[in-house]
Amino acid sequence: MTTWTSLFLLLGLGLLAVDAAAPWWKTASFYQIYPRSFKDSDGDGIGDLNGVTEKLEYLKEIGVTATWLSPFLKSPMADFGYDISDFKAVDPLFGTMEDFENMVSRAKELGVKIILDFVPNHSSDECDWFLRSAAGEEEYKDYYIWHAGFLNEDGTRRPPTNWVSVFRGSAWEWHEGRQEYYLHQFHKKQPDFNFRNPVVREEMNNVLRFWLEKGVDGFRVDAIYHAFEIEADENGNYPDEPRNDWTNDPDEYGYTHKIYTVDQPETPHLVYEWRQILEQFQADNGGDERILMVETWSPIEIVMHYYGNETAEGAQIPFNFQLISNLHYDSDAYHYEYLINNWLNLMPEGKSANWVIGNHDKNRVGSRFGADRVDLFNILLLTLPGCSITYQGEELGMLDGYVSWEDTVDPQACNGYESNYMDNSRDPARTPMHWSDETMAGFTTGKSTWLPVSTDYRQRNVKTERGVSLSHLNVFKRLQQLRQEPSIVDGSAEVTAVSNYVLAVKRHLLGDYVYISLFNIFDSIENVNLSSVFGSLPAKFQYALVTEKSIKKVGDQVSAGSVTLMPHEAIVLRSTTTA
Ligand SMILES: *[C@@H]1O[C@H](CO)[C@@H](O)[C@H](O)[C@H]1NC(C)=O
Ligand SMILES: *[C@@H]1O[C@H](CO)[C@@H](O)[C@H](O)[C@H]1NC(C)=O
Ligand SMILES: CC(=O)N[C@H]1CO[C@H](CO)[C@@H](O)[C@@H]1O
Ligand SMILES: [Ca+2]
Ligand SMILES: [Ca+2]
Repeated sequence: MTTWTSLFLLLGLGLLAVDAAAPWWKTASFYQIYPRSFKDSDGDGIGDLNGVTEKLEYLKEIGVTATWLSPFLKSPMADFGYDISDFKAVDPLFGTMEDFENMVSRAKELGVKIILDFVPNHSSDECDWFLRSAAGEEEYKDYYIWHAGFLNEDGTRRPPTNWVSVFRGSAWEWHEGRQEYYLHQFHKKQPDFNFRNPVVREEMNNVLRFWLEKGVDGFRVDAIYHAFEIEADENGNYPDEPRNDWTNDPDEYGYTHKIYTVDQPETPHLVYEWRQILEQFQADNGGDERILMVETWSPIEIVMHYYGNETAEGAQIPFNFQLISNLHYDSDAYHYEYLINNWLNLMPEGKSANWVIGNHDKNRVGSRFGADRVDLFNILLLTLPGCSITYQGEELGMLDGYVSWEDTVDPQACNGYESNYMDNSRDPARTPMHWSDETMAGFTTGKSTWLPVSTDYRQRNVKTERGVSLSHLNVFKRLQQLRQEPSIVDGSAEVTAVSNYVLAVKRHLLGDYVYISLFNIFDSIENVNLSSVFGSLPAKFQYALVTEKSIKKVGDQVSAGSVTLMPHEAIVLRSTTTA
């Protein structure tokens, strides 16, 4: 029998799902772990890898396919691990390489994929490469971006350009040893790599290969849009960026218009190069597809380039920050509709969408949009087509923790002033995970924690929420069950605002049930006629998912002509018949 004949036979017998070959990540549910705050295994008040291993079963419990972990590599921690001094070593704060290997093997047993955070934009200034570069060693001389700067008429020195660091101040730091400036788009302890140097690129490729060998399933690439700066001119000089007129403070990041320091045309090609490393590794070693998740806060048209071009594959998942960046408390349903459809429409043919609403750099969803919209956002993320990406604790509806100025550790806040530190601090979204209603929320057995445990942990924690039938946690778990339904895995998606107040998402795979998620964004009671919103709907639906706001129960029937929603209520309906 030829392969084709047997394939048709299998199809005929209904043994082969149509998309049996769909890669695992296409509709995966991702979960971001911030290791410092997830679980502390040794009582020092800082989360660690053994803590993650201990809680991998929890990820299984809540239906997570894969987790990406914020950095735990060797670092002086000037920026909490985003300043890496050894790309191939675990920082002792988080454990050992053996702990990492245990975590990966336990994750494999459970079927949870592990994605490593890869921070390519810079290293620590304590990285061996930087030390050698600063010493002018021939091989490492051009690993970083160096320039002598200029002399003013009065003999003082000034940096090569007016570029500003994200963390305030000039992006150039004078190095006494080398007698040159080096570029740092972030902290001065985070010198930028010179990605125009092929040797640097190969070093980075080797970092990827190293971790692939260790069994990771892919990489989340940090802030890729800062990878390249404009190329130096024939004299080795760089141009100033044009001024923005809304600030006169040359130390403020917004002082210049970023045309030479972010989103240079070469950057997506770096990602294409990495994708080839992953493909090659898979070809050589087998196993499931390894993936790239790419973080870039660029305009949407530029983000789309990271999916690939006509000839080269790029990242499977360029993070979709449309919702996180553009939605605010007062956004109406048309705004949601626009942002969602805009991504779906601009996405290249055959690619998969992804949805993000929270992460370690943003305030908690419940603090940005209101505690009673937590379920609404979880339902939205998990019933839209493609991947969902959930930040730890959002499944519990955790809110921002209060962190006093004295307790604040985020450099982005500490580099500023006490008067407005809360506007810049990312600490409130990073307070320890709430595991139980016991002391320290079950996060640590120690007496103190690196950031304070939020005071509301007795209401919002894993243990308590397990026991409450319509808790955020149980709504989240129910959503994961619904994500197994063919219409939600593979079905078409129609996203439409019914009014200013109500958003509707219809998912349907021909021959299967129709699913409709409804979101009442504001605080009025709303009635919706689904038949006037979507063409040719079945007449009868039943509640497939309700929340604590609902006056209906799962399984209750409702006519498509009249569905009532309570303030801020979100629900999922399923047709009573297939269509
Ligand atoms: C796509 O990217 C590859 C790899 O960087 C490049 O060689 C090729 O020229 C690009 N193709 C198009 C059509 O831009
Ligand atoms: C809902 O809309 C449909 C189509 O416009 C209409 O036929 C039906 O009468 C409406 N139902 C109610 C209860 O208003
Ligand atoms: C582009 C980028 O730099 N991404 C990360 C690298 O730099 C800063 C500082 O480490 C991080 O905060 C970014 O997320
Ligand atoms: Ca610890
Ligand atoms: Ca750079």
